[in-house]
Amino acid sequence: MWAAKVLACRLVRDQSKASVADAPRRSPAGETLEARVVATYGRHMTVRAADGRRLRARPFGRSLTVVCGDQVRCRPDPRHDELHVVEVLPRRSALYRTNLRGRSEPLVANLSHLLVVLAPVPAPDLFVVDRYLAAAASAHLAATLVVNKDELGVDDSLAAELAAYTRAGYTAVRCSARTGSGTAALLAALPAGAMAALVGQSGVGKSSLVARLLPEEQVAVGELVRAEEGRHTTTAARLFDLPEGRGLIDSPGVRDFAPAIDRLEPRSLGFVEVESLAAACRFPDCRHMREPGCAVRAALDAGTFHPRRYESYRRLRRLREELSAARGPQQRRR
Ligand SMILES: Nc1nc2c(ncn2[C@@H]2O[C@H](COP(=O)(O)OP(=O)(O)O)[C@@H](O)[C@H]2O)c(=O)[nH]1
Ligand SMILES: [Mg+2]
Ligand SMILES: [Zn+2]
Repeated sequence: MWAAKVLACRLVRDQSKASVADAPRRSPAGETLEARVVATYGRHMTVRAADGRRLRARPFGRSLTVVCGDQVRCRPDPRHDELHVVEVLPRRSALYRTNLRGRSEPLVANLSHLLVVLAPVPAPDLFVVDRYLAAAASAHLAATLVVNKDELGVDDSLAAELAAYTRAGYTAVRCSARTGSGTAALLAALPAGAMAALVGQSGVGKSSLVARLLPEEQVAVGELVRAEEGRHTTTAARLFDLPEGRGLIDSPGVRDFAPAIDRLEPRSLGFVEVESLAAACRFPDCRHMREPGCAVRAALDAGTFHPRRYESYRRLRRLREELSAARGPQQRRR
C-alpha cells in the first residue's frame, strides 16, 4: 500500500517532467516513451512507438481509460514483458457513448471522420445510424454513410431513406466488400491524413471492408474468427494504416449505440437539419418538441424535414432527458 503510494508519487513527478511541450519522445530520466494505441483487447492493448515498434501494454491503474487512437505515454513494466500506460495525452477528438451504467466513455480517439456503415442485411436500424451521425456532428467529425453489400440490391424504402440523408447534406457511398465495387470511392472520401473509424451494427461488413481495402492484413471477419479469438481476446478496436497518412479504425459490431448525452450539441443534438433551422425558432432555447413558433416543426409540417429523421431527433431528445434524470440523484449524492 505504502509502496504503491510512493510509486504513484514518483509516476506523477515523472509525468509532470515529461509533459514539457517539446520533451524528447524518450526521456532517459523517467524512461517513458510516447506511443499510439493501435489495438485494444479488453484492458490489454498494442501500442506503436515513434520508431514503428509494436509493443504490448496495459493501463497503469483503474482510473485510466485508454482507447484505440489514443496517444499515450508509457513506461516499461520490469516484471512483465509489456508497457504500462501512465498517461493519455489530450485527445483532439473522440467518439463518446453512454455506457450501460449511464456514464459517458470514449470509444475511439483522435478521429477526423466517422464512417457509419449499414447494409440491406442485417435490416438497418436507422435510429442507430442517426445516433452515430448525431455523435459525429456534436464531436465535429465529418460523417459519411457507407452502404455496404450493394450487390444485394437496395430496396425502394431504403433508397428513399438514403435520398433523405443526401438532401440533409450527407454523402452516401454505396459499395460491396464482396465484389469490391465502390471501395475506391470509399477511399476517395477520406482526404490525406484523415483518421476514420468504421462504426455500425454487427454484421454490416465493417471488417470485410478493411479486408478488401487492405488484403495483406489479417482481419477478423464474421463469426468464424470471433470463435477462434475466444472470449478473452476479442478485439475491441484496431487501427490500420492506409496510403497517404490515413488511418482506418475497425470497431466491434454493436447492437445499439447511445451517444454521450453531455457531449451532444444542446440546440440540435447533432441533427444537421435542426441545426440549420433552429436559428429561425421563436425561442433561443427551443427544444423543437411542442414550442410555439418552432421552425423545425414548421419544416416538418411543410414536408421539407423528413418525418423519420424528426422522429429520430425526438427519441434522442427523450433519451437525453431520461438519462439526465437518471443521473440527477447520483450527482446530488456526491
Ligand atoms: N453479400 C455480402 N456479404 C458481405 C459483404 N461484406 C461483408 N459481408 C458478410 O457479412 C458478414 C459480416 O461481415 P463482417 O465484416 O464480420 O461485419 P462486421 O460485424 O460489421 O465487421 C460476413 O459473413 C461477411 O462475409 C458484402 O459486400 N456483400
Ligand atoms: Mg467486425
Ligand atoms: Zn424549434
